[in-house]
Amino acid sequence: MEKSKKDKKKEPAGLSIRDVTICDATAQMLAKAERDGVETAFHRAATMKACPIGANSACCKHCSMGPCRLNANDPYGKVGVCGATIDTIQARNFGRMVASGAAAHTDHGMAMLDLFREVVNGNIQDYKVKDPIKLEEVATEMGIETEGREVKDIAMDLYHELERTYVAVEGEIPFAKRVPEKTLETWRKHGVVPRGAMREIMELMHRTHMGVDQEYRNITNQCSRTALADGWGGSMVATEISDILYGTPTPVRAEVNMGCLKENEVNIIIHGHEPNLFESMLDSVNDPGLIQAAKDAGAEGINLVGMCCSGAEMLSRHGIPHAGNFMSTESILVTGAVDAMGVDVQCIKQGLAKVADCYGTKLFTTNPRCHIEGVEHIEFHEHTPRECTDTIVENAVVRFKNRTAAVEIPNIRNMGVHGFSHEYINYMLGGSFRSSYTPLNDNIINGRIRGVAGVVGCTNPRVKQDWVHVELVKELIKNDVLVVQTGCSQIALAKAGLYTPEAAHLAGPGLSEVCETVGMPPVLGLGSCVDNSRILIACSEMVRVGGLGESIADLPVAGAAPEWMSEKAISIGQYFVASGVYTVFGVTFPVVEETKFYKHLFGGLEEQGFGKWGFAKDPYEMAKLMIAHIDAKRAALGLDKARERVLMDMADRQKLDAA
Ligand code: NFS
Ligand code: SF4
Repeated sequence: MEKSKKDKKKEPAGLSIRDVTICDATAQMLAKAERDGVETAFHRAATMKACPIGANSACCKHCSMGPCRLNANDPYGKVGVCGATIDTIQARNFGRMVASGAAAHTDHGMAMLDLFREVVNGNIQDYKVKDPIKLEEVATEMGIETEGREVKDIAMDLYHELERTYVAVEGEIPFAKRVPEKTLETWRKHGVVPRGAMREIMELMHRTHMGVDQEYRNITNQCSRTALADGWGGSMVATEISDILYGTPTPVRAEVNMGCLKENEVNIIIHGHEPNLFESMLDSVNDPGLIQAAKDAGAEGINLVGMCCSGAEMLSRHGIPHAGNFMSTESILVTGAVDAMGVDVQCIKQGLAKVADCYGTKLFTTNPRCHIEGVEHIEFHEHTPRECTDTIVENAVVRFKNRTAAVEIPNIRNMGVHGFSHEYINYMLGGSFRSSYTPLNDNIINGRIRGVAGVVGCTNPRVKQDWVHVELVKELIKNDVLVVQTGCSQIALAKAGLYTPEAAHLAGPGLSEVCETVGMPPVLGLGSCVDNSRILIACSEMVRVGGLGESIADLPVAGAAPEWMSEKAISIGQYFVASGVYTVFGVTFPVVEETKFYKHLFGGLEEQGFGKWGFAKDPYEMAKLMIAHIDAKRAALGLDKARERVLMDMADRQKLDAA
């Protein structure tokens, strides 16, 4: 047995490429990778069978009396050495995923806040407050006096207030002020209003240690509290501070897909999650000296392209082209056209190092939190950011000059409209004089829009890349459900061409009417994964405007992460659920079905006034679950009478405007 295992060389099996992705550019590059003998995560996923016990979350390695494995087919047949039941083990594992995911978002948000402080007190000169209006708005919301005060003073007060998001040892996080009263009441009743994120993550790690919390519902409460410290805390601060420093997104036409690379230019990709690195790189590639250096090396210019989440932010804020989502980060290097790739934190595959090596791409880590063995590290310091980004450009120029790899760039680009912030949606729907969500609520109430769905999250080589995202979103809009998106999911749909106003013809009659009247696509991209906080704010606003119930749990809305893979996704899912949203995940769910813990997540939480989890692999099944939930909420609100099909003509529009 053992011998044959050893003999079996792990040759990357020839993939059936059409079965692993619907992204044509990625498919073209996977075929090239195979010709070049290069392995990617797609190949490794095909040969690495997912561990079934781990997939069910039926094992525990929290102490050295174990690791203990329980049997998913007979979950109550045995317990761990310490006596831990399947429900305890699963809840603890789930809790640690929430803790890790929340830590990723909140550490990122806290770094943004550190940067903000240093910019405000003048220690950092390379960035400035670009959106003082948003600064004042957020400050006012937080109860800070703005009348007649210097921007700097308002900003410092805001810094001190928002710092509590992370460090408060008691009380409630600042953005709890944005939560609808009735939702907040539910949280208070169950003791899950977050204090500072550090405290919540620490307590969750403590409680999931061997021999501490062994009541799955009690553990779940701390999962909610920690996840809420992410969504309404760390992530929300990251979004707001990024807007204040770099500008609040407004719609911008921009291109996605690998065809954004340019054969005759120095191509630089920034891949990761921190806008700081990317913003400074934008300065570097516009530096006349560096542009000249590129020209001296024979290039026509320098071409900056994004990937993953910081890419999605730059796409939203500045219309910087975006080359692809998480499952395309290795394949894009196979083009041979990438002269340098700079990465910071999160979703950076270690496998990139080997692929970069094969094609002579210069790969650089930049963040002290993320080094990769064998990869050159050029540390990014916010006080002197250009030192890092200029060096990356210089290296890219050298690599361009000495390109030896054959270059093959898939000739695919998709134009679309990106950059829909909460603020812009307000303006777009209500007009400049009367910014408001009232028209959205009205259109939901009259049935032209059936409800709103957030479709977000990763891509995952365990499912056909982009396919579940695209089919799910198409199905939702066909049924008059307005879709808002972030992260890798947004890029999947942008590649599928749904980010154009013309895509409105794919929507049902009611939604397409609204899209045509307002001139918006049926799918709205809000940015990176931390920008899921924009969806929370939009939900609050829908409640505040009225007519759709008193809490987020009353709204005809649903969420999905159809191709999720990261612990961050679990934290996001849990904060949506705890906020009152029905949230459906695909791929796999880390739980044994029909256990008490499973029933709690998928039903019990809803009975307590929260939202609940759902699961489906198939996009059509997923859409059905979400639409059924939206319809049930409409019925509960008394909106279930046949949805009007009246054409929204000018007269209707004027009536709305006059309202
Ligand atoms: Ni979100 Fe962004 Fe993408 Fe998933 Fe990773 S890039 S933070 S975790 S894979 S959507
Ligand atoms: Fe096993 Fe309990 Fe230790 Fe977990 S904590 S490894 S279930 S003995």
